[in-house]
Amino acid sequence: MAHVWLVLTWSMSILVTMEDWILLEHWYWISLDRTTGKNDDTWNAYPIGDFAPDSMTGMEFADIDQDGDMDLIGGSYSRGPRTGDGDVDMHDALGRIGWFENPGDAKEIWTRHDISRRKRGMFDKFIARDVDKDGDIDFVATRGNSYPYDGVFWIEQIRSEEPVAAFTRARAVESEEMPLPN
Ligand SMILES: [Ca+2]
Ligand SMILES: [Ca+2]
Ligand SMILES: [Ca+2]
Repeated sequence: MAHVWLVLTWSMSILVTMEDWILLEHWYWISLDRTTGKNDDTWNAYPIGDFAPDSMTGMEFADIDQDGDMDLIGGSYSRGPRTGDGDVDMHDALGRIGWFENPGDAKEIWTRHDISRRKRGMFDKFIARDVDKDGDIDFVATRGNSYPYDGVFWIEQIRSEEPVAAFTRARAVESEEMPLPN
């Protein structure tokens, strides 16, 4: 079966009702079966995951773990104050980065790997590149809504023998790190 990969994101959700807008805080991929040679088949939507209660915004497909299938990295945007961290808590929509691991059969459950969650940040663009040419995929990304931390940055993929608890940040001073809401 040949699949067309199309991801529904928050930006598309403005076309539907408020009820559906909430539902589309999740990412789905849509499959169009072309084996019949026709384009009249049903489009089937399969869930990838969500960052609830954060608002998904940017995404990029790449084989992040190099196992032969396409994974998805994504970012959200914080809805609180833009010029200071402000009075927000873990249950507000904050600035998150994470990736979803393709289980091999993309119709099965994808595993979310959290990278970073902060009070401020609109992480709205990701481009997959091996920036440091060490053989693994890194990302060039953009950030807004969080002066003075906005701009273009890159995320270096570092592999370890054992899982580590947290992403290693590059800046000494940043928007405050926040725990996950659950
Ligand atoms: Ca993969
Ligand atoms: Ca690399
Ligand atoms: Ca690396």
